[in-house]
Amino acid sequence: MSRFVSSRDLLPRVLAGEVPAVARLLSRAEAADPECRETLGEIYGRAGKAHVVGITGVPGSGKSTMVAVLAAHLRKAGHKVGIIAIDPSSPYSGGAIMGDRIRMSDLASDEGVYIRSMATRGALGGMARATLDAVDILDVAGFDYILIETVGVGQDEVEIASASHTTLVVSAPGLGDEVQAIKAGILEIADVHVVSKSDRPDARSTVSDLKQMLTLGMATDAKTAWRPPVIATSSLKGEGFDELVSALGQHKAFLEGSDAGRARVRRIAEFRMIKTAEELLRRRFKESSAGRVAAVADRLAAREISPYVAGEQLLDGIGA
Ligand SMILES: Nc1nc2c(ncn2[C@@H]2O[C@H](COP(=O)(O)OP(=O)(O)O)[C@@H](O)[C@H]2O)c(=O)[nH]1
Ligand SMILES: [Mg+2]
Repeated sequence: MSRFVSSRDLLPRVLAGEVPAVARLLSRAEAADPECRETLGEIYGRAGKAHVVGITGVPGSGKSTMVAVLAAHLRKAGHKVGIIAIDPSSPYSGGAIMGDRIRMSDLASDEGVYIRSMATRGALGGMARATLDAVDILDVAGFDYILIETVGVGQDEVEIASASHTTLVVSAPGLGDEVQAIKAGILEIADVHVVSKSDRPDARSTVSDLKQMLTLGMATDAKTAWRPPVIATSSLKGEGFDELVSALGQHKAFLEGSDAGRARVRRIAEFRMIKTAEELLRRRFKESSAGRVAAVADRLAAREISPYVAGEQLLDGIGA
């Protein structure tokens, strides 16, 4: 590797969209390197232009494949696209998806696309702080759309809606007869519903089941100005993507300059703040308690104190 370049010195290159600089800063952010903290702060102040799209849905629903095809369509529409996969098993780096039918290498060799896989989750479960930093870095590097693909299980699925402007919820035929999003509790977070694998004959009933569920839900929530559309796509055949791109554009336009948009931006900021505070708290707790763990554990093991009291004792002196 080349000589060490400080994050401050990397910044102008990141702002110029230089991919190697972007990659280096992303790694430092992911490692929570204190050296880059100030630069990340500066980046945060400059970010806020990109449209962040969260993509969730159970494993196997076709998210990764869809993201690859969607990225290609967004590129054709002239956008630069950043992809963050919070899934170590995402096939983006593998070269091909769906038996070579979708060539990731086409995207990988395109300067207007940047793909990054990141560690699954933060120490507390759920969306990692580093993922949110990565969004800022890609934002200031000039990527217009940032697509975040979640793992498909756990806390990330709900949290993604607090980190993105537009949330896509992917449902697929053939993964059980219920709409999976309902079971996963993520039906409500969708700004856009996608039924993937529309080339399959059973996709039509997934679409109609989903629409029916949404109509039922609508009765209780009739005043919302945005009605999440249901879009059927086939990554295999490349169908439905013009509609999907246009739905993303419509939702973006809906948010721009509206109260709903301001509320969304504020929600993202609040989520960001709480995530950061949680991480700081955890770190302080670890530091302040490290020297006392053994002694308190001894007393707990001897049943001199209760677990609750032991916990309180460990918390004593944290970051006061
Ligand atoms: N028939 C069909 N299969 C698809 C389509 N998109 C994805 N798949 C298949 O669905 C499976 C899961 O895809 P993947 O993108 O990895 O899903 P993820 O786990 O949600 O990211 C793979 O076997 C894909 O080949 C599609 O448009 N049509
Ligand atoms: Mg995937």
